[in-house]
Amino acid sequence: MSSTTVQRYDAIIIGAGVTGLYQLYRLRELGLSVRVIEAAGGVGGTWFWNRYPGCRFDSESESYAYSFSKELLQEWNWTEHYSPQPETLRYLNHVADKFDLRKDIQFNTRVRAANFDATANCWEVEAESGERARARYLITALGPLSAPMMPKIPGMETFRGTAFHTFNWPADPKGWGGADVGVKGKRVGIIGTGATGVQVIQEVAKTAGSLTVFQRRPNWCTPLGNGPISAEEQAKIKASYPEIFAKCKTSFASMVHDADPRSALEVSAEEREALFEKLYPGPGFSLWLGAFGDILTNQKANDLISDFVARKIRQRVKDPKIAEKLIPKDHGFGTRRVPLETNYYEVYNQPNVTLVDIKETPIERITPNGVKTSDQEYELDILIYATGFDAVTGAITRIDITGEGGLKLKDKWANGPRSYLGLQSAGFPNLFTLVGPQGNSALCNVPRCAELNVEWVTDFIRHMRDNQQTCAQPSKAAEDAWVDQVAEVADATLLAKTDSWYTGSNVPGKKRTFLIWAGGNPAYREILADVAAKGYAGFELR
Ligand code: NA7
Repeated sequence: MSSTTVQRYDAIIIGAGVTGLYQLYRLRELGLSVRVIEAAGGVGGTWFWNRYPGCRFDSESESYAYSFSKELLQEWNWTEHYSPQPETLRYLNHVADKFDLRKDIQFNTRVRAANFDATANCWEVEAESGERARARYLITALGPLSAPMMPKIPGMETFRGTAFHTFNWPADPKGWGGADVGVKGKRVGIIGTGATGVQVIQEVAKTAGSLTVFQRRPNWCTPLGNGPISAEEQAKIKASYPEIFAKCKTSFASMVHDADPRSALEVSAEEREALFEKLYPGPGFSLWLGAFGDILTNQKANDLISDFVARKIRQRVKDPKIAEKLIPKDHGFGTRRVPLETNYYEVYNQPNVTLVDIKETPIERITPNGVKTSDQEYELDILIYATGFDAVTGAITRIDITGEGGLKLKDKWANGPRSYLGLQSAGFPNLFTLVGPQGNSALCNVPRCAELNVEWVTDFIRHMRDNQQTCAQPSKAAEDAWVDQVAEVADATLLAKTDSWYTGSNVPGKKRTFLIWAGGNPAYREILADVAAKGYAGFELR
């Protein structure tokens, strides 16, 4: 990009994470000139930014690998069943090097705006630096969890210690992970107990002098069951990649776990308990995705599994009062993304750890010395905000995107995203939102869903080229029908009834609406295939 001359490409991709890298690879293969624009100083997306201690996969490492290159699959050795962030970032850098992707990526460039020029039938993208570039296709590969959200608490700017959001944990200048910010022996506070908070709390508690956890609402967490991959397991993984990916294709969340097709209500109490016991220790989402399918749709079934996990928490936490604070009372197990943990609950048995229920004693302000609740002031050296993201839509609507006739995407989406297939929005021709709102973005093992989206969009662009078409956008009717279908499918689950980042209710002022496709990936894959087979039905092509 340049501020004086406007560079021209066939396609511009925003984001060089898991999805953007693969889209670059595929479009280059198609013979397109492609520019990837990336705000960070390197590839990796979420794995570039999130460098807090304890950050790791909740997908099985081998199921997270790119599947497109047999050579890559065979040469890469995952060292743990749930890869830690530094290893994942090393992997994505290896991919970028192996396929010579960097030459088409512009780093340290944040896109500020994108405007559709109807006369020229192309997008003009403008960076914060003022640099501009044009392309027929604009493809966002921004990731569902890349717009970090800081809370608005009075006095935040007055804190004299070190404070940051987990997404912005400082990088280790000599490695792939996070810097040592000097937690050892210090007074540390963490606000937030989502998947990120849980991962960082269990690590920081090991060395902090004192750790104060400020919890607004607890989550239902289950054991991760991580461990090193032995040489024997490594060989088995490498021999069975085709089966692993085939399994992911047929599973609801593109993971290796499959729900038991029976209802939790149709088996005996003993049988139910035995299955829960077997699945509870993990690995991964065994209990969430491997128990009875109706736990996420039937309140009675959900009550049974919630009761089981509550008993586990009571067994693991010694102080019954603290255990009760850690058990969610406002939502059932699995209706929000389940944080996976390693000795998380035991952390609260340690003498250096304090749990502060901020629903009971709200945070009044951040002071120069720490956090002041309605009850007392907690003095801190380091304050970590694990307060989550403006998920799914936030990273897209933070860019000032203007489509046909001056239509702003953020205005169009003010009452919730509107798309067709999660991939395009009417009025924004040739703009593709990979792993985006109303698509398979988050109830999913992201690389598997990214591959599905990338390959479909690549085929669509190839189809347009072969048919001398230069412009694609959904019809209003197709979009309206998809918006209704997404809502209908979500409403059949308990997830839509629970406040979480899936519904946008974690962001003050954000319209509450279920942000993603909740019908499972096999169904989504079929829908995409059907649309393509019908000559891209629902799209207006010219
Ligand atoms: P989450 O799951 O949105 O968790 C954010 C946490 O921060 C959650 O406990 C929130 O409490 C808490 N929070 C947010 N804002 C505030 C304020 N203002 N005050 C106090 N506490 C607050 O984000 P994560 O980063 O943990 O996980 C996101 C996904 O990343 C995860 O699901 C995995 O897929 C990977 P709340 O529950 O809203 O009361």
